[in-house]
Amino acid sequence: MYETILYEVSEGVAVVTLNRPDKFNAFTAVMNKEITDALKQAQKDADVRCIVLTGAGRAFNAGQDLSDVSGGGDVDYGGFLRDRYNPMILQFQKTEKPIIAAVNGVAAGAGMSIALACDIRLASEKASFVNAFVNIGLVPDSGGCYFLPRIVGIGKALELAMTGEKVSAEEALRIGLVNQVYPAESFMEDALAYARKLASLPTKGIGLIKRTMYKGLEMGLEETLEYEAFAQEAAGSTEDHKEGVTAFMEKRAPRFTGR
Ligand code: T3D
Repeated sequence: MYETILYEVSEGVAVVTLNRPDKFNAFTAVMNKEITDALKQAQKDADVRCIVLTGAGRAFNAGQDLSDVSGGGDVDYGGFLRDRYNPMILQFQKTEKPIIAAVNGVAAGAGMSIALACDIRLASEKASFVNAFVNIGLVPDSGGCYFLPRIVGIGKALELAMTGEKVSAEEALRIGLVNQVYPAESFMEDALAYARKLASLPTKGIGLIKRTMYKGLEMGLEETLEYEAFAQEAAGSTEDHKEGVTAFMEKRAPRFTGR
């Protein structure tokens, strides 16, 4: 059904695999659209309670396929981003389900940005991150200037963006760029186990946590408190909330259904 990605749903988890391994899974216009579409599909599908984004082969994603752009003044970079990349990044935020980047190898340029746009980053010990834009005289895009300073702090973000230096998985963990690092041999199993765990939790509540937390980044305390009250009303009316309280009172493990 898709040309540049694979999309598979199993045990509550949708796995989106970027699938141009001979090109380090670099982005094409088709891939941008297909990722956006896959996220919309996962959002609509009640059986999907967590999404994993990963790469086929050795790399996670090497950013824009540079053989598609001539690299001169004749490329409409602004239009390029507005038409292709920006709607894709916005779709990560609009998707009210947890999205995990399972970073199996190098994530460079917009490939690093897309990992940053995910809610959680799990890295293979073979993964690395390169804010490659500066190496070709460009500015971090696809949300890189938004997410990177919020995740690692402005000082580190500026350093990574200005030097374009490669960050190892170990260093990424140290600076808070990734949440966990797993051995390369068991990486996808470990990442899927993490995803299945998230998929078994209160999906609607997690969607509201995601929305409220990201909104909180943009709002003052008073507005955030008000939004929390609004979100809590919604969370409080879910079946999973009732089940959580009932299970606690009955001293048993909860059985969340995502409703
Ligand atoms: O229009 C616009 O450009 C605006 C939008 C911009 C968004 C962006 O993402 S800009 C940033 C674009 N990405 C880059 O600049 C990264 C370029 N790649 C690299 O810096 C390195 O390849 C990596 C750090 C990703 C990996 O290095 P390494 O040493 O592990 O591998 P390699 O040998 O450099 O690359 C392996 C193969 O992948 C190689 O192909 P070959 O020679 O084996 O046939 C290489 O050409 C290919 N490849 C890697 N990155 C890209 C790519 N092919 C096309 N586009 C790429 N971005």
